[in-house]
Amino acid sequence: MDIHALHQVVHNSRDSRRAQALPKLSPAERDTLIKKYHPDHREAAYRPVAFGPNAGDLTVRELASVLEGDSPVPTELTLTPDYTVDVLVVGGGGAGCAAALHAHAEGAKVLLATKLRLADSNSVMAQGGMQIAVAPNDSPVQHFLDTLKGGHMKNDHDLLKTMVEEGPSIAKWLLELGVLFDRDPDGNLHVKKGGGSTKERLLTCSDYTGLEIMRVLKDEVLNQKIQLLEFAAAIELLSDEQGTCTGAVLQDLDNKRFVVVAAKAVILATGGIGRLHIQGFPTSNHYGATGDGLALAYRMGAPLVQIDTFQYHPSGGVYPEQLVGQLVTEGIRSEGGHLVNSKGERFVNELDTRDVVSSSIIRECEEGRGIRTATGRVGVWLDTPLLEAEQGEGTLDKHFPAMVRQYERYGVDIRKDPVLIYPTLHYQNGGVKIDSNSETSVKNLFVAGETSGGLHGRNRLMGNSLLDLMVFGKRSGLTAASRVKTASQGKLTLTHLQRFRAESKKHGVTSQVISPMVLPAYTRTQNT
Ligand code: MEZ
Repeated sequence: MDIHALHQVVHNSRDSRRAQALPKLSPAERDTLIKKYHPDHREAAYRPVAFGPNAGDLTVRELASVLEGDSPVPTELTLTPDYTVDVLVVGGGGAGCAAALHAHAEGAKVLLATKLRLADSNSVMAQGGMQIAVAPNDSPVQHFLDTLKGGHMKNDHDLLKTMVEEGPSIAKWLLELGVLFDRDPDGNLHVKKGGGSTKERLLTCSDYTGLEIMRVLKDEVLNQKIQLLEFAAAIELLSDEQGTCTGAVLQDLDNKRFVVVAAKAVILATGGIGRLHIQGFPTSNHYGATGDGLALAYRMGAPLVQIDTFQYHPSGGVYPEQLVGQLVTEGIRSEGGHLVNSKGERFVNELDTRDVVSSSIIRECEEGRGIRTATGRVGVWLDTPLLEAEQGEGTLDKHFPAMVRQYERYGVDIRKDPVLIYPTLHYQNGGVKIDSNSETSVKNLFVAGETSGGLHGRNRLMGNSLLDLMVFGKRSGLTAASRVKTASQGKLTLTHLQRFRAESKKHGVTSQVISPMVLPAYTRTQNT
């Protein structure tokens, strides 16, 4: 059936849905739902990691291969530095920019290397907002409790306490730099409620929040004249004989040459793993989200945490094909958008935590109450015209201009027609284990942002990622800069890589995978 004909069930059911009581799930029912339908619980998708700091831990097959993969760097590479700096920051997204700016402000000589262009990242694509407890009826303690509940009580308490307590100072810093957060008519910051939160706590810039923050941070990195290498991918770290991190090998993506950087401290801020397309899922992630930092840190001996849990954002695009997997912000549900199955019914509290909402959508689709497209994809409706009907014409243009344009480009008017959605791979809940200064178990190796793990537990709340980036970007930058004031540059060796290769051989790993992957597997090279 034509997609427009299928919309009718959404339009026709609006009145009955307004009167519908939503299912209220007990903790046990939520648990059963997640175990039955959430992709984290598909046993066949997992296997133990063969060797290294997380030997024996279960993770998805795609990530296990990347962690066990071999380096593109030959162990006999001559390690004469092309650059010598205090702090090397790897990654040009929110965490990388924040780390570089704070380290630079502390007086460190910083080099920021990024494999694409400055700001090409998941951060720039963040839509729905940034959680910070700034409202008078809110507090960092309440933010802590909401996040802990959303993360199934598995969050690292020290990291979480640090994040929520530093939130207000981050808001101040961003405002001073010039970020234009939305405001109420009285001039106060406008705050919205996200899924799993008890208070209005999301700071937004309509649905361009990440773009606006990165506009300002990118400008600031350029204004501060921080040394920048674009199209330079980190492909191996360097260590001295004691295993301390002493720099990195980059690869110039234009001419494939290796570039050796001697650094007293390295901060990895390389983002997530969406482009590994775990379990065949489409992703909302940026093109560069190939989990590079996880592989680099793992080879140095840094343990990872919670590598068995990933976030499948409830609303990824299903139709049109060009938008498959693209983010449809949770902000639409925060503003009252209903999720609707093929029978015209709501089936979940749209503002429940993401794992519950995604599991419910998957259940509807698996039990035959999904809507199938001509290309064989399946999803449920998100009733976007409801916002126009309830809050007045122009609501979507005012609050969601990015989404209106994104769909308009393909002939879909979300003011008039609902959009079809299904969970999309959005975030890695786990990552490299860090302390509250963002340092890993490897001396002078720091990790900030999505590459790190533990803060969000087994399910991240909406808007906590942007705050995570800023807080731990800042702390890694400040700690690294203060460390290098008294540290001397260590020897540049690949001892850790020799050890890693010997371990791999001992465990009979025969994988042909080269990691980090740098670009997705389907990237076209000049020869294809
Ligand atoms: O934090 C996020 O993942 C977020 C705000 C996403 C969104 O739905 O907009």
